Amino acid sequence: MTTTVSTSAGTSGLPPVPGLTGPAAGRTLVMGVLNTTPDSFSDGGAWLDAGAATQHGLAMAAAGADLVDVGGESTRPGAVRVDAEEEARRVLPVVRALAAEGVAVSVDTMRASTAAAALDAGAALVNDVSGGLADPAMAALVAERGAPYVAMHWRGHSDVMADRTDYGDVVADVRDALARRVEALLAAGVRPDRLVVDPGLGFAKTADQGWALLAHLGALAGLGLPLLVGASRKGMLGALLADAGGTPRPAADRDAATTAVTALAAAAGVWCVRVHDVRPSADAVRVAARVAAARRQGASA
Ligand code: PMM
Repeated sequence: MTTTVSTSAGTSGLPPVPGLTGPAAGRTLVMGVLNTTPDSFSDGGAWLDAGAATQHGLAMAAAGADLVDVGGESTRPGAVRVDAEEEARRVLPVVRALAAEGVAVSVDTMRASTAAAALDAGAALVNDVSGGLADPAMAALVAERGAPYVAMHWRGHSDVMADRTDYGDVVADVRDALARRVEALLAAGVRPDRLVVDPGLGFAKTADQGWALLAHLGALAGLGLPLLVGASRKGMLGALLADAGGTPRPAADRDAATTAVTALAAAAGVWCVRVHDVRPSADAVRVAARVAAARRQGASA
């Protein structure tokens, strides 16, 4: 179905986060998920209050998150969009408070207006699950601000994405679609050293397609840009770990599997993983980096 590609990109030479003052790379970074939404699939409703959300962001930073990703709009399958005012109302106080505490914050938004306000409030990176497709103003905003930008593979909003899982070869198709996005973003003036790409697990992808993408991260690394992977607690893990009756493992009980994905992604040279439970992934990326260092040192040590 897919071409066989190397996944041994290695953990050396990973770029630091452009514009961030956080720890130098040399290992995969960990992004902690902070959804200030009532309806996200695994932490919806938990961090609606700005104070509680900020405390959780600080706790994730203390647990080893290199970035805290603040989002105010759920992208779970079937989710209805919130308006720009409500999204900004949810995320901006949290972005501001965390940035003021020295936490490196990314803003998870498809809207240029929210991204701009979040950058003004101290966010260091824009994480756009639509890769600039949802808002035509996004590319220009990111270009103008010189902001680091995660462009995820996307085929439409949450109300339609479950119906858009037709691929010839999912790995090649996602790689090519990301390449086209990157081309458009560069044409809009986004600097190549500000770009990160993401296959978008769970977004217009079946579980099998998600596993194929994870199995062939090297093909995506072939784009020559840092990769971000977000598998945390997603349906593909729930399906894999279903009980004997076929009931998916509940989202809250998928963190060990998420950590396994982190270890594999780190071994494949992924730049950053996006996870809910930070501490185990922060440990896993250090294990992967240590193994890679030992490999470089050779067997004589
Ligand atoms: N997944 C979700 C939200 N934002 N951002 C990136 N870059 N990659 C992802 O895979 C991704 C994302 C959905 O998960 P959530 O509801 O747990 O935040």
